[in-house]
Amino acid sequence: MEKFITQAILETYLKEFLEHTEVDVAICGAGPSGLLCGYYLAKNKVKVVVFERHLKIGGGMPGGGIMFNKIVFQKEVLPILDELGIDYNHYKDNLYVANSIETISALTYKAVKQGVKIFNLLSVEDVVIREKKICGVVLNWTAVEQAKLHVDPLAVLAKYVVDATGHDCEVAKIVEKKLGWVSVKGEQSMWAEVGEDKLIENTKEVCPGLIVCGMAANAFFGSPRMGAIFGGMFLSGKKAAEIIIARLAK
Ligand code: 48H
Repeated sequence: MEKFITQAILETYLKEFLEHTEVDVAICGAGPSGLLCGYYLAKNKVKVVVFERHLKIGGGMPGGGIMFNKIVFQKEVLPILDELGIDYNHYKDNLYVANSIETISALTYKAVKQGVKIFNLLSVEDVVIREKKICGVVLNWTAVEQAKLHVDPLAVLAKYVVDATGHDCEVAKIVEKKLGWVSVKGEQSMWAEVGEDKLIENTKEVCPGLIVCGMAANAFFGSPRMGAIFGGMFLSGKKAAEIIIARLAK
């Protein structure tokens, strides 16, 4: 039996990975913005894969605010929460509160069922380029990254790459450092209303083939952080998907 357990895992994992060595969209990071982006892309029949550095999925959601596992949303986002089956309570004014664990579970479940393929424990360490376009990601095991081993990476080709790596805006920083195609300003200190508004405006294609979304978008354009409110992250992920769907339709 043991050898069949081994074979089952290796064969099914490798089959899935092989089927995703060339995709429409590669999303870097499985936080709220990356997962939302993946969900709406897959819902529109786009072939999408998410690569997540960590063992867990959800980015900054599980910790809520300073480890109190609640997150806050604005009224505009309630239709998305309803679509995903996430419960919430009205707190005051425009603000609603949800359990972060339920939010991650429902979002991940819906994304996966919609067809998003998520590979955890893989870090994006570089991009693939052709002429002046980003057209894929370069990957290595997180364990290799953490152990600082000299092990060469593998690459996955994609028509579009989404930087949903959060505060560190890692993919755009790689493009800035290695290619000089973009300039990353770095996020500003907290101002929730402005940060949330700017997040949507900042969600865009920043050089051919690379879209920034979520906290990475505010870090890219030098806009403020907003604390443990997640409406902007959800709307940013959705907007990134809409941008890509429009581009792919051309
Ligand atoms: C693979 C990577 C890599 C890499 C990072 O931080 P996240 O939750 O990002 P967002 O933008 O979807 O959500 C931001 C939100 O969680 C947050 O931090 C808020 C609202 N902060 C406000 C404030 O004021 O502090 O998720 C990013 C994910 C993480 O899971 C990382 O592990 C992953 O991306 N990641 N995955 N390759 N190179 N870099």
